[in-house]
Amino acid sequence: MSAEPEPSNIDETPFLDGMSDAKSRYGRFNLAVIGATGVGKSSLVNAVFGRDLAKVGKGLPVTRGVHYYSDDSLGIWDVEGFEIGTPVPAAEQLRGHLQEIAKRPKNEQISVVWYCVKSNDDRLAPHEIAMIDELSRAGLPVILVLTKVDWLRNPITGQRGVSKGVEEFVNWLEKPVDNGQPISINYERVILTSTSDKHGKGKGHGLGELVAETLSLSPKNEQDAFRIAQRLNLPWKRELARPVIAAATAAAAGAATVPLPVADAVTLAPIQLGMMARIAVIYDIEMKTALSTSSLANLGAQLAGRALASSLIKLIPGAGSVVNAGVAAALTGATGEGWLRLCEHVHTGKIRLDQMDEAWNQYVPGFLDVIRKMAEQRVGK
Ligand SMILES: Nc1nc2c(ncn2[C@@H]2O[C@H](COP(=O)(O)OP(=O)(O)O)[C@@H](O)[C@H]2O)c(=O)[nH]1
Ligand SMILES: [Mg+2]
Repeated sequence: MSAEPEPSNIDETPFLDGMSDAKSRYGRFNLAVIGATGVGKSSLVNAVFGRDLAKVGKGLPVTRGVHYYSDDSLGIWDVEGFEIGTPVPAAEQLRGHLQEIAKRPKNEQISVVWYCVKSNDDRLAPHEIAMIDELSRAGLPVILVLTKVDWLRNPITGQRGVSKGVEEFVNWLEKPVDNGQPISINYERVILTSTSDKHGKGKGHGLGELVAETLSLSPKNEQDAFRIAQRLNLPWKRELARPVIAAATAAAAGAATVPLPVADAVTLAPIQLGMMARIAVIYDIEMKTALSTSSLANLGAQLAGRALASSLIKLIPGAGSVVNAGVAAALTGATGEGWLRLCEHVHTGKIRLDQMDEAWNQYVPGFLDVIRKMAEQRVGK
């Protein structure tokens, strides 16, 4: 008789490989955030991406007024500090910045621009219109983000609205005129946002719309990176994770076409660890927990090891002394879903890092989960 599969028997390498593979496959989404100091650029980035890259990335400006902050899935070009009333017009300064950026590596190139303006301005100044033109000429889609919108609640209807001033600004943006003459401004969308109320409280407004528009303006091959980088839309992450579980489930079934002795169930571990690593990347778990890749791999191996333990498998009706394709698929599917739930709860802050050691146990699939999976497979056939 071989020994019970033990977490310590499980090689963590497939987890590590799966993570680096997923990171390079999903790539990086690069956003340029442009606007005067104080309009709320950093607050927006923090609200949408849940990280203060500025704190992490610090570093020297790439060129005057331009900083680049990045991690695996996200790059932010923070562009500010245009000097007005200097001999070089703002649009020309911006063109210079864009030229500097164009010299950088491919995975740092801008996909979408948030051009940020305070919502209590009443129109765009000519130099701002010229800057937006410059961006558009460079082929960049521009979202005009009106920041720090005050949302007022109508005391009678209870409906939320914006102030008259903001409304007039939006109307002007839709049909801009200058000296009575219609003019055109080359942006794709206007979005009204706030990251807090005027007391610095609340969750903000318009951010869901901002991420939806940003996604729709992103090139196809950067959309997954954007879905991973943002933290406001959880269903997007689930949509990315589900096919990963389905693929691993199919691979596990394939690996057990010739039924495996129960004690050899641990040979399914590499498939499961690869799956868990990809899901961890989708939920940005490394960043969320500040756990090292190797600690995460260890956690994954423990969870997979528990699910593959002979004592669990022997309880599964029909398993007998072997793991057949159906059992292998069900075990893998249930493990994937347990891990997905764990990742979601970490991502949303339901589980804190200091609770993870005790909490992960609750996500190991039990034999009921596996039975349920097997029933689903039968129904699905
Ligand atoms: N009332 C209100 N204040 C905001 C909002 N967003 C940012 N702020 C405040 O505006 C100031 C400048 O924000 P920051 O994000 O640093 O602007 P940046 O210089 O463009 O990066 C900070 O004190 C923020 O707390 C908002 O939506 N509403
Ligand atoms: Mg800032």
